Amino acid sequence: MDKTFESLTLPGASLAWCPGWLDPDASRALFVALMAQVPWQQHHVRLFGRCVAAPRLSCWIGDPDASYAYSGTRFAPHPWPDALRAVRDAVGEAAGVRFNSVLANLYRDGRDGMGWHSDDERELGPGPVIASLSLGATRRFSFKHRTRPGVGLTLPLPAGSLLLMRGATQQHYRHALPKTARPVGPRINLTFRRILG
Ligand SMILES: O=C(O)CCC(=O)C(=O)O
Repeated sequence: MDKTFESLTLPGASLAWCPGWLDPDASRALFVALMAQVPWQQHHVRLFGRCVAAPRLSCWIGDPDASYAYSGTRFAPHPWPDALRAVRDAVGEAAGVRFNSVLANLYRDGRDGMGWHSDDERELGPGPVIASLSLGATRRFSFKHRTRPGVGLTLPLPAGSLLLMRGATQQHYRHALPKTARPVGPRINLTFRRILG
């Protein structure tokens, strides 16, 4: 498999991606293992002051001290499933970061998605490196600049692809995984993060 990263051009962002970072067999095996080993949970998000079920299943996984707050809720980490330890280390090596946590999301079909947001929580520190590994069905992923209308990027994230978001990406851009009316199978996404102590 070609594990070369290419940089994606987006003003003020630092993005590197490798469409075939995991080969198809490894990516399928990891998908199957994570479906079985991750305790998928229904999280809730605050939307216009109301608490609603997030359109996806999720699990916050990490070292014991890597607790994380997002959408108004603090999550204690679930311990690393066996299937994730080696991949965490390999992704960390590719990104040059010792990741201590990951947000796992399961999009069951096209009705699941994630709205516009930035991964800019205080515990990630300034200019965090976020490594996003996709498994299962290909979905489109979009960036839009926070203040410059029309500046953005949409790319398909196929199974086995690894996208690195670095530098000022979170400061200048929001990202989203739009819902789709197209028939699509399930997709798992893992966003590896380093929570600062
Ligand atoms: O599923 C994806 O590709 C996006 C996940 C995401 O935006 C996040 O975990 O912050």
